[in-house]
Amino acid sequence: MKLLSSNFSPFSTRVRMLIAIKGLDIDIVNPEPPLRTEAFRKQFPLAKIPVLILDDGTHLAESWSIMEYLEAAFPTHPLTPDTPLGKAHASMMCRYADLHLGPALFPLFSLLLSKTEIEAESLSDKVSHLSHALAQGERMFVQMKQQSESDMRTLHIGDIALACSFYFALATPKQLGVNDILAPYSELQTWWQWVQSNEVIASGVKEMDCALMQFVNQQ
Ligand SMILES: N[C@@H](CCC(=O)N[C@@H](CS)C(=O)NCC(=O)O)C(=O)O
Repeated sequence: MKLLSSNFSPFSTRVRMLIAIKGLDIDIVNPEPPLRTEAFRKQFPLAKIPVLILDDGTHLAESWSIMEYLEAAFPTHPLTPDTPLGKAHASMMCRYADLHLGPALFPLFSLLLSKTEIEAESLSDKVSHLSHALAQGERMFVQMKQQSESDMRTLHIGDIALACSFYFALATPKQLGVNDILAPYSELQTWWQWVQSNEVIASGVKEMDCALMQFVNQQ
C-alpha cells in the first residue's frame, strides 16, 4: 500500500500521522504523476492529495475517508472513540477544521503565497475572519468538554485531523507578522499544547513547519 503525500499538505499530514501512530506498513511517496498535471487528474478524479493506493490498485481520496478506511481495515491501536458521542465529537473536530477553520484560513494563506504587496486593511479583514473561526472553535471545545462522559480522554482521529489545519492557522498569520492570534482562546491553547505532547503529532507538525519555512525562504 502507498500514500501519495506531501509535507506541505495538512490533509496528507493527518493521514501520515494516523499511519505512524497505528504503526502501519504503508509507503509514503510524493505524488506520481506530479500533482496538477493532466496525467494526475486523469488517474485520480478528485486531483488532490492525499491518495491511498491499495495493493490491488484501488485508490481512495479525501483524508478523512482514508483515515476511516485505515481505522476499519486495521483495527489494532484504534484511534476512533467507541461511544456514539465520542465518534460525533471526533468527526465534529474534523468538520470544524475543514468547513470552518480551513475556509477562514485560506484567504490568508493565499496572501502568503502571493508575491504581491500586502495592504494593511486587507490583512486585518482576513485576520479577523480567522479569529472569528478560532472563537467558534473555542466555543465548540467548551461545549464538548461539558458534554464529555469523562474528564480523561485519549488522542483520537478528530485531534489528528484538526491538529494539521490548526498548525497552518497559527503559522500563516505569524508569517504575515500577526502573532498571538490564539491568545484569547484558552481552551484551544490547552488543547494545542496537549495534542503536541504526542510525539507523532509533534513530529508531523515539525514536518509541516519545515516545508512551510522552505517555501517562505524560497520566495
Ligand atoms: N478535502 C481534501 C482536501 C485535499 C487538498 O486540498 N489537498 C491539497 C494539498 S493540501 C491538494 O492536493 N492541492 C492540489 C491542488 O489543489 O491542485 C482532503 O481532505 O483530502
